[in-house]
Amino acid sequence: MIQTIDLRGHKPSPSELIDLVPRSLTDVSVAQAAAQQLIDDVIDGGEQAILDQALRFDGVTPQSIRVSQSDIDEAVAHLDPDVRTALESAIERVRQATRAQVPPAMTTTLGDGALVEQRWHPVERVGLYVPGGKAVYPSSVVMNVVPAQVAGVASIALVSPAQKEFGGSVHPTILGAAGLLGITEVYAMGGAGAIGALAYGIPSLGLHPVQVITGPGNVYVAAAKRIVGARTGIDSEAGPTEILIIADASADASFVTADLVSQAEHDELAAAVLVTDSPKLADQVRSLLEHTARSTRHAERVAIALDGVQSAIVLVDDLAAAAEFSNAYGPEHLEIQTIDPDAIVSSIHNAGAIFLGAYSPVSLGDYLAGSNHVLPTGGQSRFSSGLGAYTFLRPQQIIRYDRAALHEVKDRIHALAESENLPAHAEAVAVRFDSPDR
Ligand code: HSO
Ligand code: ZN
Repeated sequence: MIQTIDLRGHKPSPSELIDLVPRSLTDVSVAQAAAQQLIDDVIDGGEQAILDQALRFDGVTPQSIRVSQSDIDEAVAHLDPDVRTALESAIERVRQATRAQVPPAMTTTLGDGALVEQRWHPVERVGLYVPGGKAVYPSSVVMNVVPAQVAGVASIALVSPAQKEFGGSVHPTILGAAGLLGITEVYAMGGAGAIGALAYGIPSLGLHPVQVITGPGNVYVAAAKRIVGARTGIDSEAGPTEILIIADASADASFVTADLVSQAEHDELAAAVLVTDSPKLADQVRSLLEHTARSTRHAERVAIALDGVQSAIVLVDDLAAAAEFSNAYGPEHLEIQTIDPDAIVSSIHNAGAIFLGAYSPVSLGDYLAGSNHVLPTGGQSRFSSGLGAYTFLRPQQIIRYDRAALHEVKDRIHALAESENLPAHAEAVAVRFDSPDR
C-alpha cells in the first residue's frame, strides 16, 4: 500500500521536505574500477576486445560489429506498420518542437566597428548509447537523435549491445527506429567498452571518436561515461523515472491513478508521488491504486514501486504548499491537474518537464507531445534540464573590431594589463598603433 504523508498543519523546511520522500541512489563508484578496465581493454585491444566483451556479457559474438546498411533497411521494412507510423509522427513532432531550442545568432554592437557576435555551433560528432536489456525503447532513440540532428550535428553513431536472440546484431526495433531517423552508422556493442569505443574510437572499424555521448545505460555504462567525461561531453546520469502530480478536488482520480501507475511500470525503483489538498481525492486514488496495481500487466513491478519509500500520497493544506513541496523535490515529470493549472505553474521552479491539465499526461510526453522525454531525475531538475538541441550546441563568441574601435579601448586595456603585471598584453595592442600606416 502506498504510504500517506500528512503535512496538513505542518510547515517543513525545503530540506525536511526532500527527506520525506527519499530517492534511491545508484552508487556508480562501485562499478568504476571494472568500467575502467573494460575501457582500457578496448583502447588496447580494439575490435577483438569488443568481441570478447560481447561474448562475456551478451553471450554472443556478433558476426559483424558494424551493422550493415542492408540490415538497417530490412529492420525498417519489417517494423510493425502501426509502430512505424507512430514513430514517424513522433519524429516529426519532436523535430518541430526541438527547432525552438536553437537560438538565433546574435550580434551586439558595442560601438562603431566594435562587434561581438554569438553563434550556437554544433559539435561535429555524437555517439548514442541505446540499452539492449529488458527495456527496448525505440522512442528513446528518437528523443536522443532528433535534437542532435536539429542542432546540425554532422555525424551520429549509435551503439547498442549485441543481442543473442537476433544473431548478435542490434535489436531490430532499435535498428528500425535508427533507420527511420536516417542513421547509417550502427555498431553492435554494449556496456562500458562501447562507451570507451565511442570516446576513443576503433580505427580498424572506421569508428572515429565522438565529442558527445548521450543515452542511458546500466551502472557500468554510467561509470564509463563518468570516466570518459574528462575528454568527451556526456549527458546527465539517468536514474529511475519519477512522476509527481499536484492535484486538487477537481482532478479525476482515475486519470491521476493511471498516470502514477504509468511511470511505476518502468521500474521497481520508479517514484510516483501525488501531492493534494483534497483528502477525498487522496482516498479515491489510494483505493484505485490498490485495484490497478493488481490488474496491470506489470503488476509486480508496479506494486513494488508504489509500496517503496520513494512513492507517496502527500496531503497538504493548500496548493501553494503543494508547489513548495514539488519545488523542494524537483521531479523529473510534474503534472498539474487542478482547476487552474496556470495559476500554479508560475510558482514552479524545479521540474524536468511540466504537464498541464487533465489531457497532458506524462505518457503523451513519453511518446508524442513533441517534447523530449530524456529529463533530469533524482532532483537534478533543480540545476539542469532535459536533453535538447542545446545539448549538442556550444555558444561561441566571435569578436570583430576594426582599427578605430580597438584604438578607442587601447588605453583601458593598457591600464588593466599593467594592473595584472602582464605588459605583453598591452604591447599586443600598442604594436598595432606604432606607425600610422598600420
Ligand atoms: N518515462 C521514461 C521514458 C519512456 N517512457 C520511454 C516510455 N518509453 C522516462 O522519462
Ligand atoms: Zn515512460
